[in-house]
Amino acid sequence: MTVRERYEELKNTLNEHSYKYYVLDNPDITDEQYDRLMRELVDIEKANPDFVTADSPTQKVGGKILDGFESVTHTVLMQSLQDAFSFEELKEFDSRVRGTVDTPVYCVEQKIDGLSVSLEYVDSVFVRGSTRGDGVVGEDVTENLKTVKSIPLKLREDIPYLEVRGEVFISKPDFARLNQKREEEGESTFANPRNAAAGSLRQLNSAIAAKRNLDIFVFNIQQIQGREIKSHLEGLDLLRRCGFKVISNDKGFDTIEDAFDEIKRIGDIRRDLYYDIDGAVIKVNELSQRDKLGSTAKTPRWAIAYKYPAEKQKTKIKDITVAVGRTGVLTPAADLEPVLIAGSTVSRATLHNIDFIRQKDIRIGDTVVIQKAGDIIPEVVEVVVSDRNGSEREFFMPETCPACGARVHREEGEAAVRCTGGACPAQAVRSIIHFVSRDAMDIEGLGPQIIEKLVDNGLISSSADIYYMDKESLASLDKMGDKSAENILSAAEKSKSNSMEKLLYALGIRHIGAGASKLISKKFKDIYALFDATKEDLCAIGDIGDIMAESVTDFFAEPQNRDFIDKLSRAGVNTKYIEQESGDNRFEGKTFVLTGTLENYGRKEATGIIEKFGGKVSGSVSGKTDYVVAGESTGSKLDKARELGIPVIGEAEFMEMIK
Ligand code: 0OX
Repeated sequence: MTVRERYEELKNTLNEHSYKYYVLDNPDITDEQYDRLMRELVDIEKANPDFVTADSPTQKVGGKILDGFESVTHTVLMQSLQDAFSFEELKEFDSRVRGTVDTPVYCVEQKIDGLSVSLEYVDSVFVRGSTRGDGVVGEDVTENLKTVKSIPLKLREDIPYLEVRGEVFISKPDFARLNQKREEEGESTFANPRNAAAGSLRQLNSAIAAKRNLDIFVFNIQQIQGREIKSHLEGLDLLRRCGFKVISNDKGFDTIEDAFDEIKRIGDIRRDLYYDIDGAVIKVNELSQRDKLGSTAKTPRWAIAYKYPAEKQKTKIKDITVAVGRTGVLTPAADLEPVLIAGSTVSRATLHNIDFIRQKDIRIGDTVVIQKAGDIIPEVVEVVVSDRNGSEREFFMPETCPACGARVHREEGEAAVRCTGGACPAQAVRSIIHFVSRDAMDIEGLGPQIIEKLVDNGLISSSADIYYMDKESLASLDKMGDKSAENILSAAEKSKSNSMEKLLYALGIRHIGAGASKLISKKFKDIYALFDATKEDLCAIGDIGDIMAESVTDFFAEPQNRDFIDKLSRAGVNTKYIEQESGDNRFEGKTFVLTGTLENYGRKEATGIIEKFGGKVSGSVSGKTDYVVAGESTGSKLDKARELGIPVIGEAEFMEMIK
């Protein structure tokens, strides 16, 4: 078999498995087997880039970075649905339909609570995907949609042209995981899976969208060439054969009563579904009858959405407590009198942050209405003010961290309150992982799993403890031999002589990255000089703004953090700046902006090279920009550069400059 034949075989096998896994939910190989085949495919593609086609499974991982989204004008309107909230309204709909057509047959399908998108295929290949927008003009989100595992990049049937409409969503478990991670990292959480899906589809970096595990159900053929479709059910059947994940719908109902029974049945099972639905849709099945019925300005007369009421319950807030996450963010939560809602007992609800509490005027002792966001995460919807009796108490965020006692800090414009303790046990694992990382103290061999075990076993509780570990206790950890323990200790020993900038960065001070650490270290020469530095001293460096400066002064004002530095210093860790022999500073004083995809360098890599030569990389084009380096598929940054008359250089020219 030639490499090419093997490549085609692998591609087909992997696409087939992907279809079985993501569309049919019926995998027949293990994840390991899949990964092995995938690695083989990736290797062939690396060696033979010209083999790669649009339907290769490697196209699903994303990675293209855009400057913005292009507009897409929908040739077939993406209509919305008229809503109904009662059986009465459905009966009125039925009468209107029967006024125009005889013996309609109704289909009933779940109304997925996601984001409507259009997918276009030319000669069976996925060529463009766009959001609904206002129904007429949406945004081109092809790159992000390519990463959705259940969207076929190539149809399983030969069709010259097809436009299909579907709803992109995030499953309930993936939504819960995503929000938990965001809360832990002090990022704002999504209110519901729908918003999470929308946020993911609007990512300019499709690799981020790929990580969000977006999924889709398709439910309508917008346009088709080469096939004759007479009814909705027939259309759904064709979509199924094409390889789509199709909304569950395979029966017709002759009366509105039968259709309503089906709506009730869906309502009964909706909580057990792994995705959110916000209703059920009734549609006339026959396309010729749909034509007769036509549309109003925005909605078709042949369909209607029945909306289920959100399940809400009243309960009382017994107390408000605060937990410290792995990133040091303090998150308040309500302890509730237990209440049954949407199938489970709820006794806690997140209150997100102090702004949320103030906006809703939530007090300890209040009676509140709660519901489950996206049917899973309990949240307070509103306070029942009329139930107050005067005994309710206002809540205040603590001034010190409940986990370590260090002062807490809230930055202007941010909702999150954070612990400033550099040795806070709640943040231990995360801050130690950062401390040992390559750009920080660079202690090789001390990986996240080992750190987690060391902290769990009480062998270390802060980064400084690394320098006080003995070989015996380290070697006693599960699966750690004498040799690995020795290697880690010698890496730790070596790190003691790092120059100040690595230590400063390793402290994990908010807003202080590796670049800023270098600037500060060059100027202050010793970590101890920062103990008395003022905001003004720091800002005088240039390139260190108010927020960064305040973050540094806050950090060193905290007695616990000073003790932490002392402990490191006592262990023999160098705190001074070590002058490097002067290198090549050809880009000194020059600011670059990178845009588009470079063929030979990742963004991080190109940034590293520019910084190595003493230059700076900025995210946006301004009067201070010296060069814009433009790769493939660029957008607005390029226009701005041209407008400002800033030199734009291509990848080849950039490569010349860094030779
Ligand atoms: C859904 C959904 C949305 C077809 C023409 C107007 C609305 N969210 O699941 N829309 C439609 O129908 C379109 N069906 C659905 N199932």
